[in-house]
Amino acid sequence: MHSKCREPDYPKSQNKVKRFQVPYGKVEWTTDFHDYKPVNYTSTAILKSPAWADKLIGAEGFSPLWNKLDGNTDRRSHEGEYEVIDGVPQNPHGRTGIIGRGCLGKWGPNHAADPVVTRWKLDGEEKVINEKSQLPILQFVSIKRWDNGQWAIPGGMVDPGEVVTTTLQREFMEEALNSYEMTDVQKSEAEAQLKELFSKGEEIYKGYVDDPRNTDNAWMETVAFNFHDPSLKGILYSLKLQAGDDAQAVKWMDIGQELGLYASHRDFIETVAQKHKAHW
Ligand code: RP5
Ligand code: MG
Ligand code: MG
Repeated sequence: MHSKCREPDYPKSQNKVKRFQVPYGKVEWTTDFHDYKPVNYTSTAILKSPAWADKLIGAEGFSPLWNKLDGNTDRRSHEGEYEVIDGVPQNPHGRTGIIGRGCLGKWGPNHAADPVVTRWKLDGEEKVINEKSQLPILQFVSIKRWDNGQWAIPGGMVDPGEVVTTTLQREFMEEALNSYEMTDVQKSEAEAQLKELFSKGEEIYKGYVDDPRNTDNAWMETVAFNFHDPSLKGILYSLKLQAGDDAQAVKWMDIGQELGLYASHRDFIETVAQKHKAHW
């Protein structure tokens, strides 16, 4: 049941747009909610129709192929076919209290990718064991988002026509290594260093994200991959982290259940911890 996209304040809205409140029991479309009066909100940035965003429904020359690969735009959901009512896609996870696109560019699914890069926490050459669980502590590369100050996986949007494996490494390099500020030579060196690690990723999640930007008609979906270095001395122990793009800070974060992270990221991290039999 999504909850972060039912919180009262819609993110990034200058005039503090408030969602129509959807109680827990009224989220599903199949539950009657006669008094449901969602607020119609699409940010001014999106209404200006930048190249990466869709046009208004009904606009001249805009004939989207819902549930299909539409040219370079993937309008398919990872969760199967979504409903389209009166020409408008419906959030497969139910009501959010906002109609329109909010600050998301695409109607329907907006596709992202999340690289979960992990290593074991060390004390000298030994793994650090948590006293309570008696399990070793895993660390992941976490960034602090500029938009809301929350810690998150350094994920980002899949560019039109881009393959997800490219997005995963590109976003990691932009947000956690600040590749924008690298020379071409430095960038190729970093790519070469990460090549092996990023060639052995494991998919840990694919589907809907409970992102605070979601609306009834536009929502985030992601593919999350874990890139883990089991050695206790590989590249991940010498990598120079530097925040860039969406990120104002970056660090190796210890994994444990006290973590509070952006959107559904805590769930992805829990999956990774279980997979490696690490402390949670
Ligand atoms: C989340 O938003 C995804 O899980 C991904 O981490 C992120 C992508 O959006 P931006 O970081 O580009 O804003 O839903
Ligand atoms: Mg990014
Ligand atoms: Mg990002």
